[in-house]
Amino acid sequence: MLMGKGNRGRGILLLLGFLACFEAAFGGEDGAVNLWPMPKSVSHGSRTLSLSKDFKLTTQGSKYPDDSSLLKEAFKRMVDVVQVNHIVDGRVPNSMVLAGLNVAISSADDVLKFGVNESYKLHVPAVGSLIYANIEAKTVYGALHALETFSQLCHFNFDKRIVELYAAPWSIFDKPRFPFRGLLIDTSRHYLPLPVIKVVIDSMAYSKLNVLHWHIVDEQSFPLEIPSYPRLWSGSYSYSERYTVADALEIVQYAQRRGINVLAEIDIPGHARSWGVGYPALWPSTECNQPLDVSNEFTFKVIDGILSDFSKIFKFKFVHLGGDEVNTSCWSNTPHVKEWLNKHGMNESEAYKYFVLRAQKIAISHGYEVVNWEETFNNFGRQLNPETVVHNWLGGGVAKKVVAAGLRCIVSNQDKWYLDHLDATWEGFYMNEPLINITEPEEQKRVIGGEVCMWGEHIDASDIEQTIWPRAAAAAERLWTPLEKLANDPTRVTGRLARFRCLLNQRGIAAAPLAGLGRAVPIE
Ligand code: CP6
Repeated sequence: MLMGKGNRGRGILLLLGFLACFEAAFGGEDGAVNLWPMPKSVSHGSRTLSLSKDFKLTTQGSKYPDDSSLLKEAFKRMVDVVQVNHIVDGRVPNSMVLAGLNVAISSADDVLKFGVNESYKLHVPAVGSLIYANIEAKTVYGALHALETFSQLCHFNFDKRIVELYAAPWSIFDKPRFPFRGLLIDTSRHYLPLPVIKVVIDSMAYSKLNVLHWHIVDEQSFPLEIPSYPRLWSGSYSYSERYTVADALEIVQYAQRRGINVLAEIDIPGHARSWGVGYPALWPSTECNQPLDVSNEFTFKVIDGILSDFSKIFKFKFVHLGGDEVNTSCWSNTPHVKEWLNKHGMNESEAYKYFVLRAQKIAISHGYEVVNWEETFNNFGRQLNPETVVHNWLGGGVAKKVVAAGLRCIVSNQDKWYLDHLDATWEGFYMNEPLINITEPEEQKRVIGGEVCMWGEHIDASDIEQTIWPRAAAAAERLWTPLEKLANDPTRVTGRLARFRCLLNQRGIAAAPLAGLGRAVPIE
């Protein structure tokens, strides 16, 4: 059986993946396009090509120097994923062989800025003496998306032991609907080893998600090394359940090379009990151990130290400061904090606002723009910094109010896009429309995207993949594909999503079967 290098030893899973996927991968032959997420525009013919065993990358006309081999490595991963190394040669006439892929990128810059141009054109000709597929992109990140799309056009034919590409010629133009397409992971409730986070990143790239929201710390544990305050990670579960600065840098770089930014979060003041394990002065008292002590200057010194260290690791322009679920009565019930509130003429709510706004200023002083959970907007509205991005999670449809107030918004409605809700269906994920009730173009632009959330209370490394997938993919299409190309009825995409789920399995990702299908393959 075929065992690609990238399959991480999940032999049985891989086997199932190939067998289950086999029929579904034929997309194109009957006119059905089986790409996920669906590109903005696609047209194709009906000729079958076969990839050369010596499938080549060329870069004629490209301005991208690829000094760090970002593109070359992405090409190698693609070739690996479609199993070019298992081709048996000489079984296909030359006129039907696809010799390679030319990638022309018009910018030399590969800084992964927010809103970077991710568009691409992919053309696969059907005839010629030496047939090459062509990718054109403005940036290397558009080219990465094109390689992913190309990989989904390929199909390993077991009978002939060749990699086929059906329905050539192909002309695809593609670009994302939203610039922010996120997935949250939570390494405080359960530690996630680095290789697991890397698998999550790999799988995000397969569905063109581009932001890994790393909810690093919370009340349960503080796994990250903070050089400025080295006792903070005393709040980790154990010595082995920790990330060094080098680990965090490795994740950031691994993600960047796949076109994915890392949005780091400290959820303050309400979700930070673990900080006080190493620095008990951060707790108002041992009875009231969260929220962080608003009355103590040391609290803000520590936040400043953390964000200073973050700024050397997490280069994304946003940092997430949380701000949800703050039990402010704990402050009034603690005598020295109560005294401080009285002295400063603040009630609980004003102290909460003081905390959030001061933390925002600290983050801005380190060069960040701030994301905050929606309670901060629900309580303080436009008193937040005007550059704040409000992260929706409650069910009340806050996005409309946020963008009407002139702020930006990320949508994660907990009823729709919370992956820890195991009874939430992929159909529900598919149908969650971020722009619901938002009709003004100026307001629509302020919804920068959305995010599915894999909170960690009830999952860990053993089951995170099958809990995220395939449901996150349904949201990924909602965030990538133009509205007019999305299905109004999710049953129309069941087969195509099942095929994408099989691709994930082939690539070693333990994506679960689609609920509601007796098997993971549509039977036509
Ligand atoms: N942790 C933090 C959580 C949640 C939030 N913040 C959460 C709340 C309700 C549900 C799922 C997750 N576990 N820090 C809310 C943003 Cl249903």
